[in-house]
Amino acid sequence: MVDERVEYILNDIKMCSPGQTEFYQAAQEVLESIKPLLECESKYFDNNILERIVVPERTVIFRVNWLNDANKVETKLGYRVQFNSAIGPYKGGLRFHPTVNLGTVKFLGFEQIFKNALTGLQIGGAKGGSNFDPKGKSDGEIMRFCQAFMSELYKHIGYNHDVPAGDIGVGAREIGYLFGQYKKITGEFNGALTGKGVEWGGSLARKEATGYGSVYFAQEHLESYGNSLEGKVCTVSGSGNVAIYTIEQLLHMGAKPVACSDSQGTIYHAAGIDIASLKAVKEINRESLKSYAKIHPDAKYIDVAHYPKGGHAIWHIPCDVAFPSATQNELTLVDAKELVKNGCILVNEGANMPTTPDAIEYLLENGVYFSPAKAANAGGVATSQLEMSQNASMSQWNFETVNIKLHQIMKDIYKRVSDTAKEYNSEGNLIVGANIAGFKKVAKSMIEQGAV
Ligand code: NDP
Ligand code: 2IT
Repeated sequence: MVDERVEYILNDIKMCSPGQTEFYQAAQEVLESIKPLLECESKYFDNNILERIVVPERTVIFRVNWLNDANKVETKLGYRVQFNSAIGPYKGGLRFHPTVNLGTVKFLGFEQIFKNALTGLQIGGAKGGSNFDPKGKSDGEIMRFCQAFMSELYKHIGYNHDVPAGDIGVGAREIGYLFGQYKKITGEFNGALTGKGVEWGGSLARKEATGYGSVYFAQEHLESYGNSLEGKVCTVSGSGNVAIYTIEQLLHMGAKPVACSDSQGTIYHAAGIDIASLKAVKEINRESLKSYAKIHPDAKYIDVAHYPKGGHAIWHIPCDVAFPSATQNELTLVDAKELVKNGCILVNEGANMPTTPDAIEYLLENGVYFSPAKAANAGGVATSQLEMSQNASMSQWNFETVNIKLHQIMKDIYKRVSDTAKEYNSEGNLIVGANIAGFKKVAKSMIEQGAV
């Protein structure tokens, strides 16, 4: 009965959302993995919770016209998917990347529902973005695009309704331009966005939070098996916000990050990644990682043209712990086989849905510990909620205060997720633990609030 009902709902998603492959992938993982819960409690089916939870409460798609440096009008699509508000106001980032489509935003929004529930905080799930490509654009073009995007988005957000933040292609600079336009149009200086500059309402440690949180989670995971990150060789894909602060915290913990990547290539620096150079190249100068190899001639640069067929060079570098922290489906079965061959003990997901389903299956079958994204990368959104708390009370906490809270939140998430896995006879399977723990909280709230 459970199998049939889940299959029916998944088929329905396929029929109603054709081509939304990433959304289907995310929904399939959640629905399949919560079966141990569905087997023992009928209230979820009685209340049609599964049918309801896979449909966004609201989807806004809008046109964004903006003026490029040649004074030509360009047109892009803007999205905001307000997926679920059962436990709090909609919360989730904005992604600017040429690959963004409705299926991407829906997969990210769907994941966000359960991730936000796992934080233990009152935040609902949402995501948004645009197929705008920030690469190669001037600062003025970025500003005009952000202003044009916000000129429509402002109608749909608010500090107690829907609070966007950053994601791929949306960092401190973009949040600044988005906030400026929001303030200008609405006349309100409030917490309708997070990831703000620390001088104007942002939280200290928000910039570091996703990466630091991911490492805190990995440490909890290893410690529960009597192991630790100290001295571990680590590879971290990406070199954006999440990757940089993952590497920084790994260094604090005495681990040895030796590789990172961007969309053009991979750096392998056996001596250990130099965080100052990495920040200078990627965060400050917004250059390609090739520039890192120029600063460090002992580092090897592997161009994307030379990646293994069906795989990614970074996962073919021997490591103890792998931190996929760039984008979805960036760690494939080809890569998973190489990680297992080279003795990797833990894959800790910093990005959203970075590991393909067949790669996850292979890793689990081969005894690799696996930290799923919605638990491991929840530190970013959790700290966004801490920013909302500070804004609401018109206060600002110091770095250490926020960092201690973040660390505790990640410990609590690990405990919640591993205890839930155990409770449903899936000890050690944190995918089952994360999905059931997140789902239960949201579903309970939906039932208590009636059919709305
Ligand atoms: P950034 O834009 O700061 O960095 C993204 C990095 O990944 C860049 O190095 C980029 O390369 C690389 N990248 C992006 N898309 C691709 C692609 N299609 N192929 C190869 N490389 C790619 O984003 P974030 O660091 O903020 O986000 C990284 C991941 O973490 C995403 O999955 C995001 O959803 C997730 N996440 C982010 C949070 C946050 O607080 N920012 C919170 C939780 C999850 P290049 O430099 O060449 O552009
Ligand atoms: O995927 C994510 O959790 C984020 N991009 C952060 C969302 C947020 O609201 O801080």
